[in-house]
Amino acid sequence: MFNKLTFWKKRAVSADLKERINALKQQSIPEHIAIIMDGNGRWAKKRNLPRIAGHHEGMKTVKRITKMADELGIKALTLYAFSTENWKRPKKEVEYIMSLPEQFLSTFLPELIEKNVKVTSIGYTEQLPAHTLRALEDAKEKTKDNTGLILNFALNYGSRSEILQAVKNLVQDCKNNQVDAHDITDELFSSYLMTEGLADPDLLIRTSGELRISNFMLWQLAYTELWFTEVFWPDFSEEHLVEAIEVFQNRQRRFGGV
Ligand code: V07
Repeated sequence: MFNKLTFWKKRAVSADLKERINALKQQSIPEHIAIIMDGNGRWAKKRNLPRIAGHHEGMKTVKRITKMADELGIKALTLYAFSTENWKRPKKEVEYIMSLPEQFLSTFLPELIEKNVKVTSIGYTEQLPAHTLRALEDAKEKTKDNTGLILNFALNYGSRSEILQAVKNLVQDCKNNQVDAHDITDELFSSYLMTEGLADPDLLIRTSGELRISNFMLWQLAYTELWFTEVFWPDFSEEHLVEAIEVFQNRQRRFGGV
């Protein structure tokens, strides 16, 4: 009896979700969504599980949300997977996190290829362990000509250092007379960032109740809509993504009305 009820409840929810998705598609879908995937450790703690269990569950959420983003026709999804600050965590935890790209790709890369998804990255990836970098580069290489969803992982990424590096390169190009300082515009500066060629995010999602940007895409988020949820990343569902986009569309509508 209980099982039957859960079954029907689930079916009802999913029919409702389908309707909400159809409604979403009648309006403009954000082209680029960026997500700070926070709360994996807290999710585990709440369940008396080791932190790495939270990271593993978080990786499964990445798969679900990637599929959903693709189905919604989102053009780019940037996921903050590892910050330059995250090296300060216990060595064992960092080691486990660095196995996640391989775990993810060993099962999911064929599907990404079939779905025409293009894997890209931002961040100081050359500092990742060799085995992690190899898996990432292999996925990027095998999907480089794909024209569907851009699945962009921020790995060993920090925005201030990205901006400083851009400034240094720009100064160097000015000194070499390749750039005239008078020609430095928003667009030119953007082209020196790691997100070169990628549109700025339309929507930023941060899970787990923290209300900060935490050194993530500081330049690129200048005009981005921000949406925060208390939900821990491993619990973040297709419905939460749909809810975030609904809020985004409501804000666009109000803005358009002025
Ligand atoms: C990581 C799982 C998600 C929550 C945040 C922390 C842990 C997927 C990847 C990944 C990266 C590159 C790639 C394919 C998958 C990943 C790290 C951490 C470092 F090509 N999840 N995930 N990478 N977490």
